Parts: sequence; structure tokens; C-alpha cells
Amino acid sequence: MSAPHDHVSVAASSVLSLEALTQLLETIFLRHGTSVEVARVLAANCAGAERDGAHSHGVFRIPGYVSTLKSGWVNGHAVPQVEDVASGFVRVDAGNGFAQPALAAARSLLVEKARDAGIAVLAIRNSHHFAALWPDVEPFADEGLVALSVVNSMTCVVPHGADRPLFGTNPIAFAAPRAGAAPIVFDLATSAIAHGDVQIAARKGERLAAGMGVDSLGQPTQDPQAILEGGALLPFGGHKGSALSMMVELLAAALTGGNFSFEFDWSNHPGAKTPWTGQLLIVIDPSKAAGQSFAERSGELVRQMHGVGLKRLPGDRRHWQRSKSLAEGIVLDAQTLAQLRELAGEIERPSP
Ligand code: NDP
Ligand code: PYC
Repeated sequence: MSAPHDHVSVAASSVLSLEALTQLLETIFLRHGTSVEVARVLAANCAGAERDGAHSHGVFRIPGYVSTLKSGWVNGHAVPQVEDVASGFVRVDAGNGFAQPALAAARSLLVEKARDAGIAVLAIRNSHHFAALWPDVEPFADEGLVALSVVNSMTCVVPHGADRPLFGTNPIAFAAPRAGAAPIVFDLATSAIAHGDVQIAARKGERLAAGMGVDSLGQPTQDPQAILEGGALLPFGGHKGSALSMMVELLAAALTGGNFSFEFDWSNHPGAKTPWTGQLLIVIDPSKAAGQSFAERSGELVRQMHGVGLKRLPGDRRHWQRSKSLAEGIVLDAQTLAQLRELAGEIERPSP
């Protein structure tokens, strides 16, 4: 792996350092109607996703952020209101802004409470989450804490046994510290596939695996376009994923005071893409637990999993890609980079 450059063009692709990509994205957010703080938080989140190869929630999302900001659906200048409501409970009204700046505003209070009481809850409402969920939990595990988060999205998933969509794609992310190694982290949509991956498949003209979605008539389909044009997704794992998706609606919306995935109407805001819902985080301080250190125990669990033949833990692929990106730079195809630079106002609209 050679050292990353600030920005080097290689044939049909370009290589950017994490810093250069973050700066470019910050410029885009600022130019399209966010505060400096919101631009900083969202740019770091999105560049981090691209660095880790989490492509469905990396720079692919930037046009959606921009069209949403343009539509007036979200407040890019919102200042989150943090409320200290109980010894283990923090609430944030995100003010119709993005969820990540709301988490950033409440984070230190949440950690303080989790360390004091052993556990603390953060309930974010009136918020928009358009990103991967692992960036919200992984940093807690880096500090020795266990974290779980859920966020609901927009109606596009048919509950198991139902006829029409109601749930969002509703991801669950979990992070736990591990002695001597990167934390254990998983982050998964409770739908059979994330909506972002359906869009990417449609764009590439690829078919999906069986069992992921239905068309507008409710018939099984492997055509991503049919899912996007009036069709819907299915939960992963039948009734089991469906129950988890229901749980996410309850925790992320009912418990926080946010919208259920079916409760908001963005039809008067053409271009709006960001779900206006809620998010819940639960943070636990494992140093309060009995017995050997939690991080040693999680290390032992992973050793045993490897011992029975496991080759890949959730998070391994991301961390592998992270190391590669940090050493060699982040590769973007030329068209994507041109689009980003145009959105940043650095170049004229590229010719088709
Ligand atoms: P994937 O199915 O790609 O991955 C889910 C998890 O399983 C990841 O932790 C992944 O680790 C791990 N994993 C994947 N394959 C394997 C394997 N073969 N062996 C072991 N572990 C594996 O993710 P989804 O498609 O479900 O979700 C993609 C993203 O979409 C998530 O980041 C999610 O937060 C986001 N999303 C966001 C929404 C929102 O409202 N903001 C809504 C829905 C989804 P690794 O990452 O290392 O591959
Ligand atoms: O990929 O399902 C998804 C998604 C919804 C909101 C943000 N990402």
C-alpha cells in the first residue's frame, strides 16, 4: 500500500485522502444550506462510510442530502435541544435537523450518565437519519462502553404476514469493546436488503437475490426497479426480522416521540429523501458487571468463534477496507468526483 495523496487522478478513477474527501463534502453541505457544525458532522460521517467501503451510505447519498436540503424538508441549521430528564435518560429534540449533530450535542452527557449509573438512554426525536448506523455506536466501544442503537426510516417494508408496506428498513447497530483488537460491531437493516442497495442495483442494472422484495402487485420480484416503482421490500428472516423491525419502530419512534416510518408525508417536498423519524441509543458501562473484564470476555468469545472455523466477523470487511483506504487513499470514479466537485461549486456542470 502506497501513501495516500490529496487528490490524484488515475485513468477513470481518482484517489483522495480522507481529509480531502471530508473537506469536499463539508463544502457541499455548507453550500447547500447547513450550519458549519452540521456540515462538519455530516461530512465526517459520510467520508468515514466511504473510507470503510460502506458504499450504500457514503458519497452515493450526497445528491439525496442536497435535494432534501433544497426542498426545505430538513433544517440544516437546526440547533439540537438537549434535555437531562433522569439519572439514566437524555432526550434531544433535533429541531427537524439531522440526527448525528443531535447525538454529538448530547454525547458527553450520555457518557457521563452511563459511567455514573452503569446504563443510559439517549432518545432523539424530530430528526432525520440518512446514514449508516455503525458510526453512531463504534466510538462508544472505542471508549470501553457497550452501545446499541436503532433508527426507523420510511415505509417500504411489508410486515411478515401483511399485504402492504408499513415498516421502514429500520437498522440495528451494536458495538462492544474487545481486548487487544478492534471492537465487535454489527450494523444491519431489518429489511432483507437496505433501500440504498436496491437503488445501487437498479443503477447498475443488476438483479437481486430471491426473497428481497415484491412488485406493485405484491408479487415476488428480483427486479430492483420494480421494487422502487411501487413495489416494496420484505423483512430479513420472515417473522423474526419483522418482529425486530416492529421493535425498532417502538424504540426509535414511540419511545422517543419521533414519527413512525408511516407517519410523515414528504409529498409536498419534491426531492426530499431523508426520513423524519427518531433514534434511540442505549449505552452500558461494562466495568459495572461482575467477573472478568468484559473486553477480555468478548475477546474470548471471538477466539472460540475463530476456533470453530469462523473466518469473518461483522466489521472485519469494513476495518480491512479502512486500513486500505487510509494507506492508499479513497478511490472514487471520475464521474462521481466530478459530480461532487460540481456540487461543491469547484467546477461547472460536467458534460454528459
Ligand atoms: P449488510 O447486510 O451488508 O451487513 C450487515 C452486517 O453484517 C454488517 O455488520 C456486516 O459487516 C456484516 N456482514 C455482512 N456479511 C457478512 C459475512 N459474510 N460474515 C460476517 N458478517 C457479515 O448491511 P445492510 O445491507 O443490512 O445495511 C447496510 C447499511 O445500511 C447499514 O450501515 C445500515 O445502518 C444502513 N441503513 C441505514 C438506514 C437509515 O435509516 N439510516 C436504514 C437501513 C439501512 P461489514 O460491515 O464488515 O461487512
Ligand atoms: O438504505 O434503507 C436504507 C436507508 C433508509 C434511510 C437511509 N438509508
